[in-house]
Amino acid sequence: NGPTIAIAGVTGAVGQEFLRVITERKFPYSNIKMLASARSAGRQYEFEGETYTVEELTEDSFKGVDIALFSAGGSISKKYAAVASAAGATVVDNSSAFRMTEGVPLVIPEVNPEAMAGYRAGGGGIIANPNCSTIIALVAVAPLHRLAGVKRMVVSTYQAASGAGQAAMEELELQTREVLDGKPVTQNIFPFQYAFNVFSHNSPMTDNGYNEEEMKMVKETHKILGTSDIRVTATCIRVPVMRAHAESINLEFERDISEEEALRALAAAPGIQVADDRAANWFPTPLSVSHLDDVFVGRVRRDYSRDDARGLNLWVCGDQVKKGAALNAIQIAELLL
Ligand code: A2P
Ligand code: 11C
Repeated sequence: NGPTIAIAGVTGAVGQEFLRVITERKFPYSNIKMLASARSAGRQYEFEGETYTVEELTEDSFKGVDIALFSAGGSISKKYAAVASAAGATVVDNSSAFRMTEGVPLVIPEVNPEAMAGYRAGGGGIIANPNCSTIIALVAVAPLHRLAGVKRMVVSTYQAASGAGQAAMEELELQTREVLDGKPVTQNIFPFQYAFNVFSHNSPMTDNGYNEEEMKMVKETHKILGTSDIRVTATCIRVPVMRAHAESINLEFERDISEEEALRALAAAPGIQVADDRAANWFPTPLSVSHLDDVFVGRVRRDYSRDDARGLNLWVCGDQVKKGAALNAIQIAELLL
């Protein structure tokens, strides 16, 4: 017994991860409606002993649905999230469509669960899941912010293929094979060769020279931490990694903070594992954190470009498909129950 769930975009990378996370966390449900485009209608999935048939997402898809998990892109969310909410479903939206909309909670359960107080399964409304790079950064930064007050954050990302969807993961695999076979590479998704390369994030450029992914990190950080006083600047880069993002983060604090204090706060915070073995030169990697729930933090060290003790550097890795998307959304859904 539990809510009726709809998954919009069930055939995608995040849609499929929703199913795995539901099983892993024993999320209760009484029924799951699997929704995707007309191209996928009729496709069948075996899930926890039942056979489900994918239906085309339409305006009529949400009758009787208590929780609607959306991961079919921003334009689909814009078209159907309000319809789902009006039908009584509480929407957890993975896209960027509503993140900055006033009144829409933007939630990382470990950081700001209070933002969604009053929302419940079957009560309607939309809750936004932040951008994966923002989630992975803030799970690590929030406990340090609580400790010493972050004044400024400089973040550089190393982002995996999965953030651009299933087709991007396939492009990385195919191009890698093609390069090794000495063949010309097939380019469908990205404007640059992806295999054996690194390039600026593919999101559209904005007027100020930052791309949309970088500006999302700025604006979402302000909304989630509840202050626009924190100065944030980001450089977002795509690297040929399958499904976990890495981020180098430099933080400036209001107050002094030692490495030991920071490590203690990180170790005590939910959703984080500290992996910081200097003696062995062993730190988190995208591969070592893939398929895991927690955000991993290492290389916690004083910023020696400063004369005071108010700067720290961190290296953070987290599974983009899980904590960056499906897991964070299911944790939000858990709070709805
Ligand atoms: P489909 O497989 O039928 O195209 P990803 O982010 O991994 O690329 O996945 C995108 C998801 O969004 C897929 O499940 C995809 O379904 C779904 N999707 C794309 N366009 C639509 C649409 N017009 N209506 C419903 N779902 C859509
Ligand atoms: C990436 N975070 O890794 C991006 C894509 O705002 O949800 C997801 C864009 C978003 O490419």
